[in-house]
Amino acid sequence: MSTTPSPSTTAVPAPLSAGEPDAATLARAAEQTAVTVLTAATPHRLADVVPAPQQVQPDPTADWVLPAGAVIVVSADPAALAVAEQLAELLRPATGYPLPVTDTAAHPLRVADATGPGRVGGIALVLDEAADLGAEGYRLDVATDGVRLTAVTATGLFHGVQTLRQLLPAAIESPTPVAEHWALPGGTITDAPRFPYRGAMLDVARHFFAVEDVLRVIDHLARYKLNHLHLHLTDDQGWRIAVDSWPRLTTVGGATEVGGGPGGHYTKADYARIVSYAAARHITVVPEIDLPGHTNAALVAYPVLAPDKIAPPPYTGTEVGFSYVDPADERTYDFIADVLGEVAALTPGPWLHIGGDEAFKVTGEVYTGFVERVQRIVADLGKTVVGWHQLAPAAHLDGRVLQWWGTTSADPTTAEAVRQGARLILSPGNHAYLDMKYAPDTPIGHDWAGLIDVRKAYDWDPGTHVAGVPAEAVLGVEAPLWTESVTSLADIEFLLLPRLPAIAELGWSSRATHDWADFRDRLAGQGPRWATAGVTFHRAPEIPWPTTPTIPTQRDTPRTDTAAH
Ligand code: TNX
Repeated sequence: MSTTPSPSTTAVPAPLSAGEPDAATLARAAEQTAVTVLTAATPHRLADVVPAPQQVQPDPTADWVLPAGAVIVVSADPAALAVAEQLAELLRPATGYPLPVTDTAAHPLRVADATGPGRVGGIALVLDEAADLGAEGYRLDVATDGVRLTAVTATGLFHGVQTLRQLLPAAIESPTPVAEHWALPGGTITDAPRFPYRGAMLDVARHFFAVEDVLRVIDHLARYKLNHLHLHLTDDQGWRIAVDSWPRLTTVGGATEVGGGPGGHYTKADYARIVSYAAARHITVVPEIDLPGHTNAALVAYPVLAPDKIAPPPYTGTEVGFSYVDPADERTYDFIADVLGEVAALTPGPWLHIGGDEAFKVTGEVYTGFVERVQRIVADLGKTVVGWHQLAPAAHLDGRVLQWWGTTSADPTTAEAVRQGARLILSPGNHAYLDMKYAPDTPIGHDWAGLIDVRKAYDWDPGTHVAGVPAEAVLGVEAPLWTESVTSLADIEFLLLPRLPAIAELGWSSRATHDWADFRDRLAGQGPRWATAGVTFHRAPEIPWPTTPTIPTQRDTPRTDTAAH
């Protein structure tokens, strides 16, 4: 395999009077050649990407090494420019290279100058409205003289950047400069997602997590091309989002959590920070206000919402299904309209999730009547209603989305709702619930839906999983993380990784690429990246993690009193 050092460069090449390279240019070229000869690193295979790309055409004669003087040239578009800056920020810490970003309007350098024989040598990010790549797709061309990423949208470029990042050596995740041979495998990847909705859910109600923790979860989603973060903001144990018209929801309802800890809540500014951090990573936040059950924290704050108008005691246990807001009191609907109105105003995305699960004490027509009213409130706010699949028996409302968390593969009520036009997000409890334990001896998590090792998380097909729900009715997939037993960022990461990439691959990759042995090998390559980035993950025994010292075992378990393997 040949690795060709690129022509050495400066960010803005100076015209050379005598037609000869200057001394500094020669020195850099020599240094680059020395690195090439000394390390002779083999680049990754072009197909070593998670989630699996749609089409991969390797060209082993076209490997490329990122030169110290590389430039990033980008189409003159603010959103594309932001992606180029993000790429530079990803590459600068480990490489120590300056990697200046220049757009084609701000600088005479043309996009074509980043690639092509004798050009500057660098990475070009090109928006091309005519490209046949869809709203989120991209094409990545790695040639001996540079890299070109093409997409119709900045979102496509962003996904392409995640691929580019995975094709560089794992050391690219280092927060400090590393002497590495930044080789990329030559060839072309053409890629686009199977499903438009690919998400994860974080339950911030059972245990509260600081904004910084949520931002880090968003980073993990972005790596694997997930584009939705569902926040379970309210439950019996805590209310986590500020609502100005009902302030006690947070001051009283937010002050508890499972196990008796202090709880907490997001101010509107906190929530806005999460939303904009996610948006910058092309991720849409889906807020959930769980109704009519899972509402003990709201009832503690406002007993008027309770069926008996008496405040229940705060709840810090882990049972479900006992609480509900009074469906027979008009003030309940005023409350819901106020809350959903404020949350909708804070949320640029189209979705409002209204829960609807495990309302064991609101049944039959009372339940469906309640849901139908709340669905209309959401529609009147201009949002699309999402709810757990228990919403199915309520009347159809245009555009509504049900989230399947069942553990069977058939449910006539859900199939009928789909027949009437509902779309489905698939979160089967026995495959996608990331709060399930990996194995009997792994720490933290539940097992009510079974144990979920990496293969179990990977081996199902969202397009055929629920009887009577054709692939066309499937909006996508989501991996929920409930947090009754999860108390820290390390716990979150331990349960997320390495299973989140499995769910991400089911959402992104075409079925034709589905192959456990191949996935297992590609996933193994992520381990050194997480280790280098200081991310906790479970060293699942079924994955052939590389036996390099870059995976410190202390990162394996989130707690010191338990061992994962
Ligand atoms: C079921 S899934 C729940 C949650 C629990 C979870 C624990 C769903 C819609 N409801 O309230 O946290 O199980 O795994």
